[in-house]
Amino acid sequence: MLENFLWGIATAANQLEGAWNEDGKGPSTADILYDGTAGEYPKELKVYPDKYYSYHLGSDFYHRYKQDIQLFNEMGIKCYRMSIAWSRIFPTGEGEPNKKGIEFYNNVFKELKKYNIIPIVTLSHYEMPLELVKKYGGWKNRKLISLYEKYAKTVIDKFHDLVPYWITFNEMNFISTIPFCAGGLWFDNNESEADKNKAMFQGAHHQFVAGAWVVDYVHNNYPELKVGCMVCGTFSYANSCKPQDAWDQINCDRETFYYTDTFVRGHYPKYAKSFLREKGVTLKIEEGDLEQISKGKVDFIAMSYYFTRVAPINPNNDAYLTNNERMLGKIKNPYLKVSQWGWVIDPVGLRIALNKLYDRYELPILIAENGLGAHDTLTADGKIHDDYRKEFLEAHIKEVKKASDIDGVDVLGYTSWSGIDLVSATSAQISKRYGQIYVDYDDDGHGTGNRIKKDSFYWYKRIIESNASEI
Ligand code: BGP
Repeated sequence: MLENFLWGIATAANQLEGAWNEDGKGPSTADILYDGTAGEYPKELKVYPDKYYSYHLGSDFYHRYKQDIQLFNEMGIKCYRMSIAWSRIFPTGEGEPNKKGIEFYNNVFKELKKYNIIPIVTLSHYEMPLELVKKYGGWKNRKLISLYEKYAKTVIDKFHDLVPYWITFNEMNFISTIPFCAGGLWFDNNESEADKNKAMFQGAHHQFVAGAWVVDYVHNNYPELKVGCMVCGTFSYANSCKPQDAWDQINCDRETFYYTDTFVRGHYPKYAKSFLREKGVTLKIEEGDLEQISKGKVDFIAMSYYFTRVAPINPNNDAYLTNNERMLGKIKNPYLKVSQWGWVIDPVGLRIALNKLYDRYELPILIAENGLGAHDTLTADGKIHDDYRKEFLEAHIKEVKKASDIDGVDVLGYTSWSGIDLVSATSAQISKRYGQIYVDYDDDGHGTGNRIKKDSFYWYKRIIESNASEI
């Protein structure tokens, strides 16, 4: 592992901060999801008074960030991947920036600086002003390009001397898996599959243009900073050695490569034509779009890694797949165990993903998320013995070491999801715990919110101190 390897943790504003309507913050897409991104969706774009919304409280980081960052420092992290809530800076997505929102992140970054913790900031992590969905229909509307650029420019100009690494969109490839949270695309299920695909891939096109603008803007104005794209690294295995299965696997991986290919090379891949045609999509590309994309080649690739899949995702072409099935795929891998939430546990798959991306691009890769969502038990003496989490992380970090030390992959860093417990994106439960720091809230928001160091806290601290030399 490199000497200056970026060991850290990763969180997202909408899942951690809470304070959803404080100090001028506007409602975001996340704020109306009472059941998480993979669960039931509300019928209307609003907050229902009789529902409980765990994102509204999050882990209350907004009020406790000083204590939390002090704990992060005690855990020894070198970097902190976090996101800025767009709806805290531009409450409706338009107009003037919210001073209080800027002040909050300024305070957070200054606090991190106090401990020499390097921030890695995602501009849009499954969150955007809800008003932009109501008014424009989210990213399918090209109006979003200029609004996102204005937001990005505002925070980059303000924080360029405090934040050296920026990520444009979280898990951009998931715009076609969970389109509402990744793209603000709201469907009422009267749309045909082709109509949905059109909205999703047109939305992705607008994100490519906007993301490329950010890269270009930063390169021209702050050349010392680095900008990356991010995907969920859900690569797949072929179901067997049948040639057709191998072909299905290539197509399944293209659901991820489509995004990295474009952001890294600065142009759509050749297969984009057939890939989009099969989905019934013809992109509306305006003059200047492709040129803009060509100017926005990223400096690094960020990847989250949780599970692998078996291709194809939908083997029998079922007309309807749940959000979970679309995300995890329908074919089970008989060689792998699953987590309490049914997510396949596959450490070797992480080495494979790193190699696939590095072989293709030879760009530095940040493992921007990796972790185990599990129920934790607080013992009578106030401890959490989470050996399962240590085992999970250790098995994955071992594979990162192999990728780095044996295979020669340029791994920039590893930020474990989530360092501190927060609300799950897919299920909206805080009881799906990922942290090395326990947060005393339950799924209904009861509890003190007190922070408790889990056994994995001390373990991760040792891993960082020793640069993983012990494992
Ligand atoms: C990633 C998201 C995160 C995070 C993580 C774990 O896809 O970028 O926001 O939540 O998955 O997922 P979950 O919280 O649903 O268990």
